[in-house]
Amino acid sequence: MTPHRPTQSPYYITTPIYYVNDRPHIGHCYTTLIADVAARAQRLIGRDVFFLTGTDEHAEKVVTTATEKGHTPMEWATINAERFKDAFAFMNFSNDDFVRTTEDRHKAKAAEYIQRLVDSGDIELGDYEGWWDGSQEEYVTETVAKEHDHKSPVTGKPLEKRVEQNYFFRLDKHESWLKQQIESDAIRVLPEARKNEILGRIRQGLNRVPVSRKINEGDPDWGVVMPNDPGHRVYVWIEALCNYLTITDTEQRRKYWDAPVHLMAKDIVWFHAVIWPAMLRALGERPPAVVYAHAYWIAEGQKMSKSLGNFIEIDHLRAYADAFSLDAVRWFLTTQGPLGANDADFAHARFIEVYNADLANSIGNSASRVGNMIAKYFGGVVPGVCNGEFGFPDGSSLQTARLALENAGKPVADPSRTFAFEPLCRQAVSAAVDAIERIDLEAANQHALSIVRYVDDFISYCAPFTLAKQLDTLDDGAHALRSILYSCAEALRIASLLLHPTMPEKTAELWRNWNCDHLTDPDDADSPFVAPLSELAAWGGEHAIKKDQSISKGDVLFMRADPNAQAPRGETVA
Ligand code: ME8
Repeated sequence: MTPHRPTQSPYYITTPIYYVNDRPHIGHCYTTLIADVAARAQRLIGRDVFFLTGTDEHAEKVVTTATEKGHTPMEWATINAERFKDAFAFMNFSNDDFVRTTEDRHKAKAAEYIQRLVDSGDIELGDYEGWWDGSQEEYVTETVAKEHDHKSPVTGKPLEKRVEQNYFFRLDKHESWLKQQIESDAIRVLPEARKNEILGRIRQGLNRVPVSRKINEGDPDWGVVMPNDPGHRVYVWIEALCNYLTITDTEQRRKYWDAPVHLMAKDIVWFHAVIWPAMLRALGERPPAVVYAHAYWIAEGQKMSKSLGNFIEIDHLRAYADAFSLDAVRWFLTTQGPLGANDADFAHARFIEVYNADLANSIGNSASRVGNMIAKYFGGVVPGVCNGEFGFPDGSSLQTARLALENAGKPVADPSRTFAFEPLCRQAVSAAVDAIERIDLEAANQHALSIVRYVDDFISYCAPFTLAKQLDTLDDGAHALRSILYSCAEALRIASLLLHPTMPEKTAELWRNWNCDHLTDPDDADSPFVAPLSELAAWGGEHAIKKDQSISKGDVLFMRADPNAQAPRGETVA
């Protein structure tokens, strides 16, 4: 099979790079999962995707924790970077690269960018006095410090008064440009609530921001030294932001810098929506197209914190994956997560409710009902082609199904009802693509689910099992049954394409059972698909379910969960 060549513009999506002072938890997995689902969805649409994640290693707190644990900063950074990589492999993320900021490829380029900003006068030397939040590696403003009783607004730890001679980035020069870019959505700050918040803050006025720190005697050799002044080190935030560009600043990857999409949680939206675009402008680079800042996961109704010890750890997610499958975990996090402005709660009861409603009773149940009926009535072989003959609208088949119900003395729900699968699927695909562009992945999945629910509704309405008992007596009985089951299978194939970005393993399992290998190409490194979604999802098109295609029942994709069973728990090793 010839791999399809993406013709649409490249798509670059990033996650924050995570601190390596500690191991990963659900929050880190969540942002990276959203990026993964968006990346997979864009590959499915046909775009040439680059998806970057990684670790931010030069923070002071990495040095502090490493010392506490009896490691060098590099050893400790490596231990935790590996934990992030393991967690992301377990979550089945499809990132194209993983950056560690201690790598030369990042450090060298970051220093180069800083030098360029010094040369252009965008970075200058000056005095700085401020409140340092050591737990967050950032200065907070006088107003914020006062409001929080001189404690960190995030962790509650005491703030420290620091006076330093620093290098400063002239953020003030970009105030009106930033306002205009964000107001006009040239830089789209999403969700809307975050955009308003950022604009409100910009309107209060922008000051210069410190970008370096004096190196004192005895300081560990950790971080990037100011390229123009060996007595200063680049402030970790400024260096970290550069990762998005350092890793794509190569001949092969330059094309991805067309319209980057940065994902993160609301805690760090200021850096991404204000400081970073201004730095890029000063460097003569394009600003990001989208800065998407979701809200937080909380656990069983409570904010997650170190002091409460209630972080949802990776082992906890692993225990859920063991019990319900990894894709069920991905589904729950993607569809129930804090993608909008409100926090989301990871509660066991809710997990089971969603699992049973969406997966066991909808997707899993439909797939096995259709597979079972094709096995039972047609020996597991698709009984017709989709050339319109077997695809609805086919009023006569529906009429025959109603007749079978009447013959069996069963009620017909609504005798005037019609079903139109082709437009239903076409609209669901088109709405899902729009939702993917907005990174509204919950909506994209709901559009996929709407096809599955339509199939369920259709099966309940026309009761193929009743019809199947009357094939000898009804003239068009066999034709009607073929038509009905073909429509169900083809609709589920289209739904499964839309479900694939969130549930890559379960959809691949369905495609194996249903012999849909004509959809994918295992040899294409860029995309697993042989054609863009618009072609793959065409009802009855080149990639449709084919006549004589064998469909084996396979295992049930999602077994029903017992709501009263104990919640799985992971054993987290400190
Ligand atoms: O801020 N719910 O790293 P970090 C959802 N190194 N997402 C959460 C979360 C929660 N409860 N907790 C954390 C840093 N996250 C810097 C970033 S980027 C140039 C430098 C996720 O390890 C979310 O994406 O503190 C948040 O923005 C990120 O982890 C913070 O990760």
